[in-house]
Amino acid sequence: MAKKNLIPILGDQLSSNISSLHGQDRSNSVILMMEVTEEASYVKHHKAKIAYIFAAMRHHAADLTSQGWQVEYIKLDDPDNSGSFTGEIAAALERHKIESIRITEAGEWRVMAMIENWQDRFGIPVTICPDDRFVATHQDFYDWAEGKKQLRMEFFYREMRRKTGLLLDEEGKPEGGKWNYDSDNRKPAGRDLMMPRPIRFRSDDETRHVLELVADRFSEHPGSLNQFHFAVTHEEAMRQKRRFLDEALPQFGDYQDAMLTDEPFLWHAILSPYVNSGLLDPLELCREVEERYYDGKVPLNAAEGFIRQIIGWREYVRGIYWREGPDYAQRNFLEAKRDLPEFYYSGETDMHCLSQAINQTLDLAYAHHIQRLMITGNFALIAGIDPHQVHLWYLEVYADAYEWVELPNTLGMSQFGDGGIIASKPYASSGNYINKMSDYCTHCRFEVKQRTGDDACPFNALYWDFLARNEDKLGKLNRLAMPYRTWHKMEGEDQQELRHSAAAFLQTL
Ligand code: FAD
Ligand code: DLZ
Repeated sequence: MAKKNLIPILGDQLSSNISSLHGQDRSNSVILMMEVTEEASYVKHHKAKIAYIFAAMRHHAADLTSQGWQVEYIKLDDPDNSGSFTGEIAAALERHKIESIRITEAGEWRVMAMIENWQDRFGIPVTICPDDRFVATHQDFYDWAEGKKQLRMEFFYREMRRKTGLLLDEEGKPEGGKWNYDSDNRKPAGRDLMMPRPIRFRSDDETRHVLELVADRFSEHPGSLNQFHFAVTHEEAMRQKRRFLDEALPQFGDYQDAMLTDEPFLWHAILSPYVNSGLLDPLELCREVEERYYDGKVPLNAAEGFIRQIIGWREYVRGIYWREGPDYAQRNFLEAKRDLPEFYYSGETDMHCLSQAINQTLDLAYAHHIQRLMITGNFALIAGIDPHQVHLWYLEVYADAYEWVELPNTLGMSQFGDGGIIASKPYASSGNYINKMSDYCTHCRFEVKQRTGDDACPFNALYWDFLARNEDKLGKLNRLAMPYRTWHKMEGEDQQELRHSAAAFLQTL
């Protein structure tokens, strides 16, 4: 038996040109793909997230086979499934004469630690290839961050624009004269606007088997499979991409921050699960968006707004994740200790905005950015929930959640757990912001204009209580100077009433 090279491909490495395959000889390689309990259960991932990943993995394995690769695919219910990546590598080494292992680096510390152990454990060379699906290498980010007091996304984003040439004119200047059109991305949406709908894909036999398997094996995990809608092949993900480019992108910029009752998708892309697992290529997507702008099909605020999310925020949070190290997940700058309320899993709350964002999440494994940041995230922040518990919830419930992208967004941006590495101030707000950007408050049993009392919107008293509670840590932030001034101008009695109201509400959680 000739000796072979083993190439494990993980569930978020579903790109046909993944770096571990570059230059490899098909006749001399065995690709190994594994559904394992350890990955599906290290947190209780939403059922639809597991189903999406398994279904996409199975379809990708079929694609690779049709391209001439020898693929071994281990299903979760295979009788000898060992339950872990390392166990499956050991089993593959017994089945084949393997002389080396080659794998693209994993997207998180936990799995990288496993992989780094394989060479010693199995006594054969293990090559770890950089993941070249990102614009910035790890070194690019470290070099950019080196010596800087503040690591603001905006400046990193400009570097990424320069590196890719996206939306730059012939002189290398930003199209339209400005780097960032964020201030043109904040319109509230009205019900009268025609909204595009993402495609709901019909499941084939393979996906139906996966749905049955997940329903059977992961019944204790959060979320529902009833509205499973994901694309699970490259072709389907491309169709969803085209739908977004044609129908939603033109207004993506305007309504990026808007929220509407029973409208989970608005003009968002709904592409993050595909970009993060490898079914879509992020840079190719940005180039298509840019092309739509040059063809006069979409305005600059839409094209720039979208490209900023991908080559700006997405690349930036990855850089922060790897730079800050594995202990980032334990940071808790504000020393918040309260347990995550049960309603994050049941969806049962009278606060309409939270009920909307959470129930939609449990149904679809999706919520858009402003729901994540300013509804579920904002509430957890001002209620003083332990950021680690908040992080685990986000990692579980969203189909696009992998630690490298989820953790900095949740713990850093949303919970201020890193003390301001990502956000220059906490994303905390009272009900006023929610009322401005959505129609949620008009459907709510609580009164957004009321600050205290049984009928008052709980976000109001919680917001002031949050500022008062954390004044020693936040009082010196320039960007909070105005709310602190307002707080200090209040009569002592008003302050006390707000704090009592917040305390009474927190007792009910
Ligand atoms: P759109 O709003 O249409 O944006 C377009 C694309 O830009 C997305 O598909 C995504 O690839 C990218 N993008 C936008 N914002 C971000 C961002 N802040 N970080 C990274 N990429 C971004 N995104 C994830 O992909 N995985 C996560 O686990 C995740 N967790 C989050 C947790 C919190 C608390 C917050 C506030 C945000 C989180 N985000 C996460 C970012 C963002 O909410 C999602 O990328 C977005 O909602 C995905 O939906 P969409 O494809 O419709 O995005
Ligand atoms: C998220 C996930 C799940 C639920 N299950 C698997 C799996 O069974 N097999 C697999 O290869 N990947 C899975 N994934 C994605 C991995 O967690 C992801 O590849 C790592 O987090 C990368 O570090």
